[in-house]
Amino acid sequence: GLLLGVWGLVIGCRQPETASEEGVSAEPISLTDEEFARAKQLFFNYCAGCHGTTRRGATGPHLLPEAPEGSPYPGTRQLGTAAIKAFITSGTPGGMPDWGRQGILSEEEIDLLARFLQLPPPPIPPMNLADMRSSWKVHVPVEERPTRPQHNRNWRNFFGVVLRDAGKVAIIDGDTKELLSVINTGFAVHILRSSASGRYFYSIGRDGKVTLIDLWMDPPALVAEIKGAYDARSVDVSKYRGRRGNFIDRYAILGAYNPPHFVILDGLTLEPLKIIRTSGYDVNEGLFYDEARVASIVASHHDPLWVVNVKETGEVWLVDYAGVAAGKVKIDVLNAEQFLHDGGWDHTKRYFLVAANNKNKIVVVDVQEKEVEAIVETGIRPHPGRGANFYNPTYGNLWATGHLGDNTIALIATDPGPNQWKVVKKLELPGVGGGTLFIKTHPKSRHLWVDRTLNNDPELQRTIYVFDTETLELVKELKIPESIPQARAVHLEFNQNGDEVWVSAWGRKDDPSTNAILIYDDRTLELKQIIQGDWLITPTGKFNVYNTANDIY
Ligand code: DHE
Repeated sequence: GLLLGVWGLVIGCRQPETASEEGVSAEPISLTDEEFARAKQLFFNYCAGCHGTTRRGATGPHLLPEAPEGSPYPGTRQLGTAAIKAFITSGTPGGMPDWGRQGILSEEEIDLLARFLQLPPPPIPPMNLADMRSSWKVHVPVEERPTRPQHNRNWRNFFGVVLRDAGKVAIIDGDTKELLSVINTGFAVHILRSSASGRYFYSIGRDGKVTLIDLWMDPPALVAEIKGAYDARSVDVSKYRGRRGNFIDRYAILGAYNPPHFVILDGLTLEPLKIIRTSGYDVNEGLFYDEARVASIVASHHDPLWVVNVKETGEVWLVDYAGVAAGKVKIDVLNAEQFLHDGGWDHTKRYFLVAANNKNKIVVVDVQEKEVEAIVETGIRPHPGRGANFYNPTYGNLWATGHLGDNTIALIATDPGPNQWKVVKKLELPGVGGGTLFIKTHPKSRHLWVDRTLNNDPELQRTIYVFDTETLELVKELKIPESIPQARAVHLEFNQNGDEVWVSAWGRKDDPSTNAILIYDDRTLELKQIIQGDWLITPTGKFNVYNTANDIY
């Protein structure tokens, strides 16, 4: 059945799959070519992020027709169409979204996916430098760009807002709250990062497209773009000053899920300079992963280094970009822990803390000494985003993470001493289950803000929690106003001064009235402004220029 299926895919016809081994569903599975193509796209859009393009599993379990040896999860043929449909419709408490109940996938799409998942996964085509170059466009050459800002705005307090399902990014003036421009960035745009100077935003989309946005232009505009992968999640920039500041805005790096590689780009034009494949052997059992995907990337402020986290192998690659111009890339490979995902710097920016979410752990990387410093068990599926750094009178400097799988916020002590890299305290969210995606604070704030986007309870999805960083008490629960129905609260970002917090109300892609940006006063914890508009479709991540360039969280 499996072999027949593979060849069926290669030659373009979908042979009916039948299997008769014990425990394996005997229902025949067949998809027309048109159905198969649609299912493949749906899988890419909604499932591949957690389950992997080749469906070997990562944050979520594998989705292969037959279970790989040693896997606790059954094969999809064993589950059968009805059970798979139930998972996709209603989700699980472990973090699987309820795509059906939310109305994001229709019954017909869910049925199609449930059948597709019982066929073997299609192969990944390669992508070469020539493919990238042919997609590379410089819309405004460097010499035609302004040499000083063309407006009198405080561009360091601009916000870039991801309009996920619109495939666009909105640039909003954080001082005046005016919309300055809406820029086409590509399918399911995911995050933005600021260049070291703050002048440029880089976006990365799930279609592997990087765009470069110049904030000095009036209005801010797209100046270059490139497709450097089929599927990607991360982008960052060179943040090390160097002796004469010669690395500032010099390079960018794109981290891809598929093909599994990273690409070093010219920071001002996005010209692709070097592609490096991340396939390799996992640090636990030494199994080969062709699909060893690049999850988070951060740039060191102290050295010419990027920290590249390879999900499936559990390796942290420290990539030295000082020699790129001379054709040399130096890489130190550290053994960390499998299924690395998201993370951020501690307050000294010497240590990078990254979640190995499926292992319930946070890995602490000493980027100065180039070694793994500690591996800390925190709770069920830590999801820090970038985490949050704050000083507490009892525990000293702390770095915090929320969890997808439980209702706690783990506080890890970062100061040298007996408690360093220990969970010294857990804050608890009221109600059942986890679902926290992001937490945030700011050096000028005494609040820790927490979302709960992926909780199973629609009411808790709409709730934001605020803790006092000194007393560690929960001081406020804020809900999205009822005038904005069907939205979930996601991602928090401070303004440059640290006295405002922007929260996304993430609603339906076909109805702007279910979407908004909520702006809270961090001192009074009152809602001070609601931004809405026909252009504001599915806002998710928000990135303040100053805080993003300086890694303030
Ligand atoms: Fe993200 C960061 C991957 C789904 C919003 N997301 C990241 C990072 C990774 C990642 C690897 C770290 C990037 C870095 O720091 O370099 N995200 C994935 C997935 O694989 C996943 C789970 C599933 C998928 O299919 O893509 C996924 N992410 C989402 C969403 O559904 C979110 C909530 C909404 C959206 O816009 O897609 C979402 N991810 C974000 C945001 C960040 C992020 C806002 C950056 C947080 C920050 O404060 O820096």
